[in-house]
Amino acid sequence: MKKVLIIGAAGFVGNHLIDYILNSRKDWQVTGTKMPNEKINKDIEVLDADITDIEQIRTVLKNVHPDYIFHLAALSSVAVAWKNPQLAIDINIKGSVNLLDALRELDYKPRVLMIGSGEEYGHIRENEVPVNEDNNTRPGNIYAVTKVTQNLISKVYCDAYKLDIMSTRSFNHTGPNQAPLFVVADFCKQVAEIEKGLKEPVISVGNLSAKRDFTDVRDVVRAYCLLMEKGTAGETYNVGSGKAVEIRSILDMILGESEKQIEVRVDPAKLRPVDVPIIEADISKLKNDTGWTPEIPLIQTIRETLDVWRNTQNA
Ligand code: A2R
Repeated sequence: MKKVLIIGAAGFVGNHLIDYILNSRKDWQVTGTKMPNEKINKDIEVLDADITDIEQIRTVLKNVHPDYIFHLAALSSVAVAWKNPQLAIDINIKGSVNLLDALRELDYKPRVLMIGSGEEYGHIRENEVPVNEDNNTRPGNIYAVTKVTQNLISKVYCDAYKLDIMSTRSFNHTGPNQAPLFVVADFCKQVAEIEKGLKEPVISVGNLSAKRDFTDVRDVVRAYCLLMEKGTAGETYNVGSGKAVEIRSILDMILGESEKQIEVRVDPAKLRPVDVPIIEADISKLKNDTGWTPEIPLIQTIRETLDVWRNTQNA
């Protein structure tokens, strides 16, 4: 039996990770942490922990004594990090260092997967696409800086204290139940609202020309579990689909799923201060080390996400 701790389990990815583990890993016993104001309605042990408080992390590690730790707790939105850089630094950097310090004090070495972001690469040059893990990082926003820092500090702790830590650089992931802070969920929610007559038939959008690498969240959590089983300590792994798609074509796919005539309108508030034109992952390292490949096509992800919004009250 492996004891598994998911830190930040109440979020979008955490919920899918719990479902995937419960369905696929009968010998993993899961504990999830959440913030006191959150809820987790799953058949697992749940503890409250704020990662900005190292004492709370120490207590959780002592009580759970995990073999595997997935560190998902984060301020996860690029847009929110622009608005609140201090909070992004507190949660994503200081919170991660709290975890690392608490790990260093243990008398054994659990396996840890630190979740980073494809945003870390930032301003990718044309000849660097698809981007691999050895590429320079040139972060273009606050969120990306926090995740680059998390990656660098994790590597230093891994080497200096011989900890068993891996990091991901996870590219855009989406799917059912994602918060509408993120583009696919935002568009699907708006279309569902228009279909229900709750909103005029106008969809408000940001920068449609950006190209991003989207993976279904259920493929992403499968990759995380395989990394836990097969990944190499000290390494960073891209987790993505390997194919960048223009946001405009995602919008077209979503609009194509609806019977309604919908006008597209650019909302200047949705244009970010600095946007990166293309982000696409080279996923050969993840494939080679774990055998993982993405399985769920984007159109299926979009249909299922749209259906969840259609069945949600007030949307
Ligand atoms: O912000 P909340 O209350 O929804 O809670 C989020 C939680 N969180 C924290 N947990 C412990 N201590 C904190 N100080 C703290 N601040 C926030 O982390 C939420 O439950 C979880 C993150 O979930 P989401 O925002 O839904 O992110 P998602 O999409 O699940 O992404 C998970 C990871 C992150 O490292 C992202 O940067 C990466 O995947 O893409």
